[in-house]
Amino acid sequence: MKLMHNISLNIVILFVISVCVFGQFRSMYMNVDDTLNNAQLIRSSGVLLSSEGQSLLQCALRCTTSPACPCVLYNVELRYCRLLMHYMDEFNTNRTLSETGWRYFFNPDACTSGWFPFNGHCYLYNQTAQTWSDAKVQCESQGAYLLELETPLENDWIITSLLSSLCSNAWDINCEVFMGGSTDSGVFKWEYSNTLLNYSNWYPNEPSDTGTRECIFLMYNGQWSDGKCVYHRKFVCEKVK
Ligand SMILES: [Ca+2]
Repeated sequence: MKLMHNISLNIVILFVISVCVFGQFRSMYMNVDDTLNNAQLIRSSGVLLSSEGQSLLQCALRCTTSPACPCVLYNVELRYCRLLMHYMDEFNTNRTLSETGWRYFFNPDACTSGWFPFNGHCYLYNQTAQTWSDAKVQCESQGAYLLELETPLENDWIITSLLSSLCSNAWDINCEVFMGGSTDSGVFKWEYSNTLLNYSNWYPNEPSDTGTRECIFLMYNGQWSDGKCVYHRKFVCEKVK
């Protein structure tokens, strides 16, 4: 079995070397972290996909070709593959499980700990409600900006993956987040990009309070509404990877 482990690990190393030959694919390689042998996520909601009968190479490829996967747990005995949404760290990891055979592989070029990757960007869900202006400053202090949703895919991922895994009170106003869009005159624009909204997903009859200073909220169902910027909401920061 030990020999099998080494063969499997060598396959991943070969995979690393082969993708490094092509510079543009450099971000596809994965490293192994043996300090997390047999560790598991405390919350299974961080698992993007689980599948059986996978080789380690198949598992690594599934992750590196997914827009939202920075790391995997792979069981070399059971050939079981789990794609994760975020890195394992001291807050989400259980190291006392008795299961054996699990190895942890991560893409060092994905997002830093606590940030979730999607399509070349990194996202952080801030669960302390603040005013829009304070939220904006806090994102900027981390080299990021308040969430700007530019495509249906990004909108869908935020709801089905990021918020659904971190905020379980569906439809609760506590799960609403500020985005980086606002208006002073009724015409909304993205603050960071300084552009008009070329994609929007307003709730019926929204925006409803145009003509004054308003900011955009992302509701738990994925649709948008507008409201006072001085309200306190949780928020999502976004940055380029
Ligand atoms: Ca965006």
